[in-house]
Amino acid sequence: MLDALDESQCLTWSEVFLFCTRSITDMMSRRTFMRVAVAAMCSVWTIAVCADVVEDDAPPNIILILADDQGWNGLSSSMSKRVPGSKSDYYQTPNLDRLCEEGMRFSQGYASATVCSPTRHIIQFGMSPAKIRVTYNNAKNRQLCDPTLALPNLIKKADSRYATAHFGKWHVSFKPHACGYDVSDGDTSNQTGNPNNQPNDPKRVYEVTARSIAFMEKQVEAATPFFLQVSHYADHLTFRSSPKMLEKYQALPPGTLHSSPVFAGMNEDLDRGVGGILDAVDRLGIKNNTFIVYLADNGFDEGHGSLAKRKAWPLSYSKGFVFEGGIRVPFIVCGPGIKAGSFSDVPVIGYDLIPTFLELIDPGFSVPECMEGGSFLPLLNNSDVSTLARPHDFFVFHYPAGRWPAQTSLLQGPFKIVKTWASGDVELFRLDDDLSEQHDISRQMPEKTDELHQEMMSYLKRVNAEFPAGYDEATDRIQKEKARASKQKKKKKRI
Ligand SMILES: [Ca+2]
Repeated sequence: MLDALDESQCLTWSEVFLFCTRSITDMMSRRTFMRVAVAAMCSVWTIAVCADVVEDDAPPNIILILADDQGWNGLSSSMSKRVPGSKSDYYQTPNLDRLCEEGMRFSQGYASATVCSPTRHIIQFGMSPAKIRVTYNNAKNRQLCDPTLALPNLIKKADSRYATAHFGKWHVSFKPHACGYDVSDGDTSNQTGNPNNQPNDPKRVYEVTARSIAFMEKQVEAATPFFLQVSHYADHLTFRSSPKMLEKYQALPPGTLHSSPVFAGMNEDLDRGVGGILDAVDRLGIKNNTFIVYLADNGFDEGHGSLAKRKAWPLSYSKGFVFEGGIRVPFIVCGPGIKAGSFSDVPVIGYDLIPTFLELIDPGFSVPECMEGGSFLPLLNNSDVSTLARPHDFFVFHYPAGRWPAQTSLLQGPFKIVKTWASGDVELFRLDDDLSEQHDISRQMPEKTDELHQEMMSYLKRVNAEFPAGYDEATDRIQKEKARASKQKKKKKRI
């Protein structure tokens, strides 16, 4: 059926849902299954035919779509008007292109962290990785994460009528229902996204989309406002594409930066999932009352090679690094009142989502004081603002331990410092002149470097952040003996 879907658009996503849940037939008789299927289809048809445009003053629906490991230039639309290389030279994403054409692109949209799990915690809890002490797969050390103040529970506090759902990858250290999700796929992680029994849907994109649409249909039928988070397993390892998409890209000439047919096919499978959601919003008649936010949880995951040959170029590095290639991601918002095809160069970040969503739902609702984001609703309303109201005028990306080098960066205005903890080196870049972070200007501007470094260290101490193992404050670097000892200990463990 999914192959047929590639040939024709006449099938509904509910049919895909029935396809994806075909294992149910193993548990019930074919006759019973067909009766359930027919009832479901009638219900969908009723919604499709009878749904009218919702009242303008009805509470808005919010759909958050989260991609995994999709870099800033992972779409066939540019993320910045001024940077031609901010789109792929090979991947095609027609549905995300549609979202871009209908909404606003944030050229400087940031995941809050360099890797999966911290970003996902931060979306739920609204604080930086340093502040919640979730910077890698180290959630056992977390602090300040109170599930009663997680995003869906706050939405319900702001307006108890809301239904909430999460489908797809979770990778957060609390259960979804504890955070306030009425419906979810449970405590899923990376591995859940690599099924071996779904050759046509190898990253579960279509399955996750079908469940999401079924949830939307149910809420529209019940006239219930909803918050829906759709978290795709694509484009995370293991890279897998549907056969149809793989065939398509194998026939296309490769780009200079992007050339893997499997990755491209997976990326377009993901795009088709987004298209399913967009189509459902249209079909259900809720477009004038529904905001769709799309972003990725961190930059591309990729192997080695010179920077200029990496997938993220003109951004430096990729997932795991605090350079732009690890943290700057596609960030698009579409909804009522947002100027079609618009761009904003004002920096926004994952922990801005909570204040933005709460302001959409109840402008008078007080965001908990511990949270660090600001509402970007003024930008969506096309207000001429250049900064958002946040507790700090900087972002800190903290990565003190894990698979990649321990580094932390602070971004303030056009200036960005990158501290490498092993050496204590602090580099300074000016992003408006040097997007690729190739020219360290710390020697030309030592005072600015010191000022930002002090600000960063002061922030880390203030929020009780974790420091890298072996960090010695007196020398301001990882103490070599301690670092070596720790490394040897780990090596022994592995053996
Ligand atoms: Ca990720």
